[in-house]
Amino acid sequence: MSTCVTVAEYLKQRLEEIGCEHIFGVAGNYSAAFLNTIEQDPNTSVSITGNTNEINAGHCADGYARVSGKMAVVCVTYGVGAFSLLNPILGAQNLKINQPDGFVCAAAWLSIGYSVPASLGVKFAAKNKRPLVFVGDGSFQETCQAVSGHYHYKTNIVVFVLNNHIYGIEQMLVNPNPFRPEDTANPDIKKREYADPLLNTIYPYNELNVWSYEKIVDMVGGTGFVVENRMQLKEVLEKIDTLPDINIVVNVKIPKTDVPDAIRYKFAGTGEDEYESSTFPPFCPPL
Ligand SMILES: Cc1ncc(C[n+]2csc(CCOP(=O)(O)OP(=O)(O)O)c2C)c(N)n1
Ligand SMILES: [Mg+2]
Repeated sequence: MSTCVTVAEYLKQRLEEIGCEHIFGVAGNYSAAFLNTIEQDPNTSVSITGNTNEINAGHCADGYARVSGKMAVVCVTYGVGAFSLLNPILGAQNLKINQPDGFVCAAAWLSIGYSVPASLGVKFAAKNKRPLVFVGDGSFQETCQAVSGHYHYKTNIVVFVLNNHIYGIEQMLVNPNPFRPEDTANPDIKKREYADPLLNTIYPYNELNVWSYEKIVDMVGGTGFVVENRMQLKEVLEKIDTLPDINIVVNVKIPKTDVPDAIRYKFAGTGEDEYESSTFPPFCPPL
């Protein structure tokens, strides 16, 4: 006598067999039968862990897999859901992060906004640890709704948003001139005065909408802080230590043209747009 199982039932059983704990994702009518099969089984070891969009689901699963070493599962709906998931799927390659303390980043693909949703997956994988996220403001604007998952799943993730109001590294790569100091005796790194004023300033398309990042918690849950100098940062870090069980977002305000020491060496070089050009956008050498 043959026993007939549905595809949904088969998938559920298979996921249980391989030790799947979480199915990340966003619901849709094409995936409803499968999700219902799991919800209706009180004995299953698999739990449905919702995310705020498919990109966040993919990054969250990536963070979970990298830290737990287990298979991460994402379930999205046909078409709209699947296409949104492509970016994290392509990025979820190769890097194995070993415990105990660990540093997690998007290794192969460098999709900005990875860290905020990925930290939720990391938390599921390492429940006794506190993920700390350091994310640029432009990157945060991509996936910040993932903070709602930090609160919803009662995590203690801390997100530091490095708020310089710009896509800094994008500007740096094509034209570092706005970052060069004016008051230096070293002509190699001194700010240059170009006839085209655009080459002397941050490009308008690298300027970000101004957000009060700490206030996202008023909408999605959690606690927010703002820091504008080192003293305030120290105070907030001490405060965070006294709040080990809640999710936190810190708006770290930094000057627009203050770049990390690690990339200051580029001041002496020539940005792609600093080659001779009579028009804007300026010339970009072939890569
Ligand atoms: C999804 C995605 N879109 C666009 C890019 C191109 N990109 C690389 S870095 C960057 C700017 C990052 O800005 P921000 O997070 O504010 O960091 P900053 O360099 O200012 O510290 C952009 C847009 C990317 N890597 N990934
Ligand atoms: Mg920035």
